[in-house]
Amino acid sequence: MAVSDHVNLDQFMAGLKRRNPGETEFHQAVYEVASNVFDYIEDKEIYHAQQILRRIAEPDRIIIFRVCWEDDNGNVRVNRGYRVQNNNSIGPYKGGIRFHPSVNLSILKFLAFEQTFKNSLTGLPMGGGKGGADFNPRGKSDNEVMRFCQSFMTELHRHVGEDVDVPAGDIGVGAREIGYMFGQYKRLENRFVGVLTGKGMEFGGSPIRTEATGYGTVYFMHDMLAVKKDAIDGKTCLVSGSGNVATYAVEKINQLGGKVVTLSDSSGYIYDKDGIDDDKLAFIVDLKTVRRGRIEEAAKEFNCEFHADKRPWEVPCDLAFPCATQNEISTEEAKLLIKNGCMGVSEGANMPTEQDGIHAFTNAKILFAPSKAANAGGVAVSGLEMSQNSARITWKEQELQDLLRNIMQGIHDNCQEYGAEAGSDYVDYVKGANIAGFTKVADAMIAYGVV
Ligand code: NDP
Ligand code: 2IT
Repeated sequence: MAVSDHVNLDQFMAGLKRRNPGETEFHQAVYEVASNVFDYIEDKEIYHAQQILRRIAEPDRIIIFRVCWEDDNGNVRVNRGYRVQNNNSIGPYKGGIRFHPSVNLSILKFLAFEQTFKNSLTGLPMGGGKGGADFNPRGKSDNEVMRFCQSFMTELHRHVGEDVDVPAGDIGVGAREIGYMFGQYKRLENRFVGVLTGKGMEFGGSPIRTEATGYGTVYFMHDMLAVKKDAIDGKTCLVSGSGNVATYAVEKINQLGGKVVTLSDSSGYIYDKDGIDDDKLAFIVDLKTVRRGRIEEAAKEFNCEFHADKRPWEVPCDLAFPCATQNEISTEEAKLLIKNGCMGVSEGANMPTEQDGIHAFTNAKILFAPSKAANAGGVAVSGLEMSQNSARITWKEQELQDLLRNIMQGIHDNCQEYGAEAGSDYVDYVKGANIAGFTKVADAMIAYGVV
């Protein structure tokens, strides 16, 4: 078949939308990859003939199940659980579990699709998956969360395993939830294996898994700036969110001499012009992970501004680190960031920038690290946790620090290789990440034939 006979990008997207009606986040994630990959494979017949992108955008399987549990008042509650096993061409399915009321199939399919490319970029043998439930942990007691996690795993355990599918944390799923789920898996299967990552250090967890995503996102910014012979030192930074990724991003920015002036949660953001130093950060970590309170309390404690129901992007800055959730930077906010002098964005959250917002960043040619590259440090250390579990050993913290640093540098360099613009020093990291992530998965799929 002549190359010109292949479907074009618009036809491809029309088909995807027809087969997946209403799943706007999934459409958005696929479009971002497809728009780069279509150009790249234009003259590579094998990828067309084998329908590679079409196959990656069709999950291997999706499991949907009822999760019943009893609240503290004895009421029966019903939630919906999911696991999207997107693609296992280069390793067992791997990706987090999200507990948030907004969870639906569109969000989990976008996350599992993204994860496939992200995991490929790490260079480790991991396929892509994602799961979760529309359960809202906010306001629930520890016992309620435990009963929910146990019920969730009572179904999920049939579908996962250390060589099959290895979930981890994401929004609403941290050390507490992983502990409850691991305990239930072990009880049901009577096997102590690395079926989840992000485990506690007492039961097979890896040093620096907790820190890895936030640290990695900042390393990626460091590496982009280094190409421009610049550094984070002295830069004013905006960080959104106040969970796992956000707080460890702040810790690393502080270590590298940057000044973080914002953090947020779903109720608004705090603006502290003096900077959120390590003491203030410790207060916020305790507030969010132990007391499970709202970010406004930190503004009272620090005597700084709180902006209810707003996002931090209106504050002038040098660098921005969106670390909360998808589509948290609108196109207008992206343009405002550029107008206010922002020179770099590194995405700690998954797909935090709206499609046209990404175009605004790339058109303005500011440094822009897309999530599948910038936040891959978390899953990379998860991959290293899997290796340690298989060997039944725990490596030293410094070894893992060095491995994370090297993996992030490797991802940066790989994106640079595929994303460098001919005739200029500009690097399109979006294109670089999409193509570098695609080729490894695609070539493995070709080796397997039509399966
Ligand atoms: P956490 O649950 O620890 O923290 C999430 C933070 O984001 C909270 O501050 C939360 O506020 C805020 N948030 C969540 N949903 C919304 C929303 N709809 N609107 C506004 N704010 C919101 O999650 P993580 O830090 O683990 O995850 C943050 C992002 O990073 C996600 O996009 C996740 O997919 C991504 N990620 C996480 C990795 C990890 O290793 N944990 C790895 C790679 C990416 P509130 O408390 O009010 O809900
Ligand atoms: O989005 C992500 O990369 C994660 N939530 C982490 C996945 C993992 O398996 O560590």
